[in-house]
Amino acid sequence: MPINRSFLGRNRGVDNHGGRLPPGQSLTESFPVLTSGPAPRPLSEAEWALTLKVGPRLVAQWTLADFRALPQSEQVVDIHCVTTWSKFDTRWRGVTVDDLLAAAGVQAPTPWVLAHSQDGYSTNLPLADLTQGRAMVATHFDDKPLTHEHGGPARLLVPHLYFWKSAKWLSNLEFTTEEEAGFWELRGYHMRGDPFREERYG
Ligand SMILES: Nc1nc2c(c(=O)[nH]1)N[C@H]1C(S)=C(S)[C@@H](COP(=O)(O)O)O[C@H]1N2
Ligand SMILES: [Mo]
Repeated sequence: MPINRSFLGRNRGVDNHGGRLPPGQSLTESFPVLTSGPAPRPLSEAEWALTLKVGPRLVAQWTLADFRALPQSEQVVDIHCVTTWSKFDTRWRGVTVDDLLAAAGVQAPTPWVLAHSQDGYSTNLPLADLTQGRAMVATHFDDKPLTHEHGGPARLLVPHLYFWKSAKWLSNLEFTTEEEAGFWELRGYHMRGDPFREERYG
């Protein structure tokens, strides 16, 4: 096997797949389930809603039927969990945050976003990490509806950041003028979480 300069990282001696595997990560074929507490009660279709708020102001709300009628996009991406597993070539379908903002008729209302979930989980992101096709609200994995344990019916997917940023059971995207820490960020995890820079802890 040829030795190349990309071996000189933290996972020295580990095949980093030509720089595709971030430092300190190992590949998995399975799809682990990680939730900070118990999974929330599955919502009925009538109960489910996704809201978009600028500060406390509600600017858009979708029922599941409305949400399913939005433009669909597909992404095949690598995902990286801070607990050190990575998974290559995961296939997702959903609505990009760009299309969601367009449907809501808002454009970059604030520079920061706090994603909220039905289980009380939250995570913060710069809006710039969610736009230009970099993130979606995913409803399908491998052409099948997202299972409940993986955050179905809809979760955030921000594959270029550690997977804790991909909030499952997404209920609300809150646009904030200041950067506000989410669940793991309040507990010492990094405010941004770029796996290639090993931004694990703040
Ligand atoms: N709502 C919610 N979203 C969440 C979490 C959570 O506990 N609650 N855990 C995060 C973490 S730490 C990871 S690694 C991924 C795990 O997603 P998975 O269970 O589909 O692998 O979900 C993220 N999103
Ligand atoms: Mo995680």
